[in-house]
Amino acid sequence: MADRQEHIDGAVKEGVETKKQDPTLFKVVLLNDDYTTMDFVIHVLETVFQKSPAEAYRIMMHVHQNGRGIAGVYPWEVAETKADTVRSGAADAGFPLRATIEEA
Ligand code: TYC
Repeated sequence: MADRQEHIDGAVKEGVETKKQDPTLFKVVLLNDDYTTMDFVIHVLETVFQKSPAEAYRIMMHVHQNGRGIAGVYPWEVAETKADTVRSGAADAGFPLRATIEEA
């Protein structure tokens, strides 16, 4: 009886976890432009993507020199929220900074 109860509980728990998991990951990609300040991009990387000051500077310079770069890799809903936060924050500050999402 104890075994049977454990089995039922395990089956229910597994079902719930399966629905919540999505293994597909997405890259949030920052694009270079000529007008957004370096300081603003560093600020975005530190506050939206939780990068250290040194890592934020490194990623910002990579985007500046190469045209694009990965800010982070996340499940779909997290990537969408972070990209939207970048876009609205940039628009509010008057910068044309763009963020796109790509399958990782
Ligand atoms: N190219 C910008 C400048 O020289 C800096 C910049 C870096 C802008 C990264 C956007 O995603 C970006 N001020």
